[in-house]
Amino acid sequence: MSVDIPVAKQSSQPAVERPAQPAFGSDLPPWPQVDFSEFGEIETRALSRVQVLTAKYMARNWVTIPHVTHHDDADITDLELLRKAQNEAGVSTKLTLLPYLIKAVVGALQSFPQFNASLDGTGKNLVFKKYFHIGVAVDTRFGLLVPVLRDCDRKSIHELAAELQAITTKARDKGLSMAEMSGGSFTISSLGSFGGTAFTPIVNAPEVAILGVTRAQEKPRRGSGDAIEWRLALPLSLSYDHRVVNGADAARFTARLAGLLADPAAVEA
Ligand code: CAO
Repeated sequence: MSVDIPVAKQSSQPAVERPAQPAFGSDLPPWPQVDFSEFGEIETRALSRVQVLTAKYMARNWVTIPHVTHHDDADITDLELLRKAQNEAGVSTKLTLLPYLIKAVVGALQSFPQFNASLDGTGKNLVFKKYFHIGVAVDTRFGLLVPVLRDCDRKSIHELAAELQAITTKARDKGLSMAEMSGGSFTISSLGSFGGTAFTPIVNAPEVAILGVTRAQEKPRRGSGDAIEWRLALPLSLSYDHRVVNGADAARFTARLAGLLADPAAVEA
């Protein structure tokens, strides 16, 4: 059987010149200039230097990176039992969920190296990093700061907890130097102590993904003999750069992360 494929006819007319398209985003309308005092009482406060800088980087990352956020959750029932037992046994630094999460993230990054990578300046090469420097978003009076904990693969849960406490205190008391916020290969943004069920964190360029976590919640699960078991589920929200990471990669990454978090021995290893 033959199929007729239409062939474009050659035209004797010269090609029509099309006007050049404006660069994407360059023809946006200007920001509305509104005198809000016309409508009621107002108070104007200047943004902090950190807020002004963060706004610029957030806007750049949001506009230039095609974001997708993948949602999943992890059963942390056993991990929470272990964490509480370790705290009750007496520790020099109180253990929150975050150091365990950092260790589990490192495990998932080792399994899926494309998440511990960056596009180079040409956008044509992916640079895989052999180090695991994890940035942690910290809410401070100056605004959002992201200190970077270096070589997290080589540190214990206790070392990470102590370092996290020290750097968080420093960030909140005095702020951080650029060096302390540079060189990260992946970022975690934990809103767990505040609440929420899911959110869409913005990728921290030139990294290719960021993990958001929100408040762990008890969820029913069908157990043996159809019994209902209540398990503690940690919501995971993984935003990624869709130029580098596909949805299937993201689903595999969060499944691996959830598997590690469900197995405290694997996280502590
Ligand atoms: N679910 C339930 N409880 C959680 C939790 C979670 N996902 N995460 C933390 N908690 C608990 C802790 O375990 C601790 O409880 P206990 O006292 O019972 O042990 C309590 O909340 C307080 O935790 P914390 O906030 O002091 O410590 P942390 O290690 O969880 O977080 C830090 C530290 C610096 C990440 C956090 O304080 C912070 O600043 N988060 C804000 C990040 C942010 O602003 N992100 C948005 C950026 S925009 O993308």
